[in-house]
Amino acid sequence: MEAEGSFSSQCRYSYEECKETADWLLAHTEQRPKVAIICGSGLGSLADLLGNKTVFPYKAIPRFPVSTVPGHAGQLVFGTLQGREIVCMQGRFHFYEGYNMQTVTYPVRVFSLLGVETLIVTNASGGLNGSYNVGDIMLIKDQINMPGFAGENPLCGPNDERFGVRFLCMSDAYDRELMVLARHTAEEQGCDSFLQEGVYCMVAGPTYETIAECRVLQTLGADAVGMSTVPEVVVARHCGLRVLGLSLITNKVVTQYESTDRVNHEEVLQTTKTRAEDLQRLVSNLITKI
Ligand SMILES: *[C@@H]1O[C@H](CO)[C@@H](O)[C@H](O)[C@H]1NC(C)=O
Ligand SMILES: *[C@@H]1O[C@H](CO)[C@@H](O)[C@H](O)[C@H]1NC(C)=O
Ligand SMILES: CC(=O)N[C@H]1CO[C@H](CO)[C@@H](O)[C@@H]1O
Repeated sequence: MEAEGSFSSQCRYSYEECKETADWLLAHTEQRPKVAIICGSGLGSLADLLGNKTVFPYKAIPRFPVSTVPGHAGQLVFGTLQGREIVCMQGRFHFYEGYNMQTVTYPVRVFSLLGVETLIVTNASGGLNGSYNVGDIMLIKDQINMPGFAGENPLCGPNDERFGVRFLCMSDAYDRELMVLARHTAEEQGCDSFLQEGVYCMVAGPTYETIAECRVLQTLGADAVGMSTVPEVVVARHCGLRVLGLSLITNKVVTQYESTDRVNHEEVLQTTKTRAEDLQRLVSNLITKI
């Protein structure tokens, strides 16, 4: 793990290094997935549904960082879901663990070099929108990059055109067609009553938000807040991947000083467990339509 956030350490991964990891993976599996899924907190069991699995613990993959959070398994799983080849990141890397943004997003560049064209990101988040309930699934329609405001954008540093352009358009970050597809799929499986659509805001963490901070985020137009996803989406768009984001609302943020509610990680994992099945079914049914 890399704790220093100096400029030089941020420019650590070259195109050649990403290629080395991708080539190693291509040499060790015959699968050529077009879809990659990043499984968020407690949603890692999606990978258990895969058939014909090839599993690579992160520590076995050249240059791959290792994940440290409880509830995150830390392996890359290739396999088939409903007959389609996919690759799943079971456990992701968080900025709050001490990784710099380039490390957090390294796997996404590797995916792109593997030939992946679509990225599905899932995450657990706190609901800021008063009309959201715990257990709702939010289709991410847009994002707010709070660490980006503070200078922590994964694309800071020299740009390698082999990945993408210097100044990246982000007004089309989340793919409209995939959102429509996800909504239809949710309707088909009867999940639409708890499907929301909104703006995901990333904060660095690891602290949860104060009441004043929650109110700021609400004012900014955020519907849900979490500690991941956003940098991966920035880098995915940079290398031309289509992105679909799904966030499970695992708690409602506290916005009243009179409230005695307290958010805790165990509660987040518990809620995730109960609704994770619906989310997994949604992703699985969606895969056949992409
Ligand atoms: C599993 O992989 C083998 C070898 O590549 C292939 O022959 C078989 O059809 C695959 N099965 C499934 C269910 O994808
Ligand atoms: C909250 O979510 C509802 C339902 O999706 C939406 O209509 C509304 O605009 C959102 N924002 C606020 C501030 O209520
Ligand atoms: C997988 C992941 O990044 N989950 C994070 C999403 O947001 C929640 C709530 O803020 C965090 O606790 C998780 O770590």
